[in-house]
Amino acid sequence: MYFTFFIGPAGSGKTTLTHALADWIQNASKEISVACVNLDPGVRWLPYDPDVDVRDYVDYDKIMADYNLGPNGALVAATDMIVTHLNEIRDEIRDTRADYVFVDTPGQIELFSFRVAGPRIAKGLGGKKSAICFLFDPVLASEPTGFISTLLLSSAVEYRFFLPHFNLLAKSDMLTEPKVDEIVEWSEDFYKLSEAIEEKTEGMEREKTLNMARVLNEMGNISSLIPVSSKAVLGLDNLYAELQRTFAGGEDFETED
Ligand SMILES: Nc1nc2c(ncn2[C@@H]2O[C@H](COP(=O)(O)OP(=O)(O)OP(=O)(O)O)[C@@H](O)[C@H]2O)c(=O)[nH]1
Ligand SMILES: [Mg+2]
Repeated sequence: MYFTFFIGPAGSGKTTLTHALADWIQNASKEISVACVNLDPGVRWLPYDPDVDVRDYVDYDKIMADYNLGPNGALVAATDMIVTHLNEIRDEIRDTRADYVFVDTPGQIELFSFRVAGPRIAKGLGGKKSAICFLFDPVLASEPTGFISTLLLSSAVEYRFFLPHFNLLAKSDMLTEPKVDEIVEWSEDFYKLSEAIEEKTEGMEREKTLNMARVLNEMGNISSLIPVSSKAVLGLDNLYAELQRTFAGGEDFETED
């Protein structure tokens, strides 16, 4: 049983991708089973029926009323409270006996990644048999400065979890093909990235962006971006192949705990 956590800024497409990739895998192979887990206590509507739903354990509206919290404070409390139900949630997930478990994380990235609870939940559920997929917003990533700031955020998440980490260019159908190729090239060729920064920025912004890009490059934080689109069903095969390579050396595998 291998866990993939979908993490990214609010609205970056985590929920849609969790469902789209699960669907794609199940259509591609009858032998592989996938369970979807909703870990967002505040979500009102989901485009899929999760196999395990944190809302069965943590009641966001009740927390808001009981503790007199506003919507954000209640979300923070609700996400932290997931930890107290970790064993039950893990047992429910184990009972699915799925090969892959796709975990849709809460909308606001800081709730899962920048509080104590997130890494504890990831460790408690999947341990080392886990990976992170970090979603880049396509519009923000289209400019070199937005690309670098998203990379910084992704790197901060990587340092919170220390798990195999994939950077995805989400909603790639919103960009032209040449633009997708250009952004992917920035992630693979540091010279091209530096060139784009020099071309699009000036003064202090250029200096700081170039310095930041150099640091990220030296730290090994610029990995090849995987373009995906849940809407147009693009790149899901590549993403699945990467997950397979990480978890099972490129082979499909027998079900195991
Ligand atoms: N064009 C396009 N739109 C998409 C894609 N994936 C998701 N969307 C849209 O983007 C919006 C946000 O998608 P969600 O999947 O809810 O994003 P999320 O990251 O789970 O959002 P929160 O949990 O609220 O932070 C919705 O309107 C989706 O229909 C995609 O591949 N292409
Ligand atoms: Mg969501």
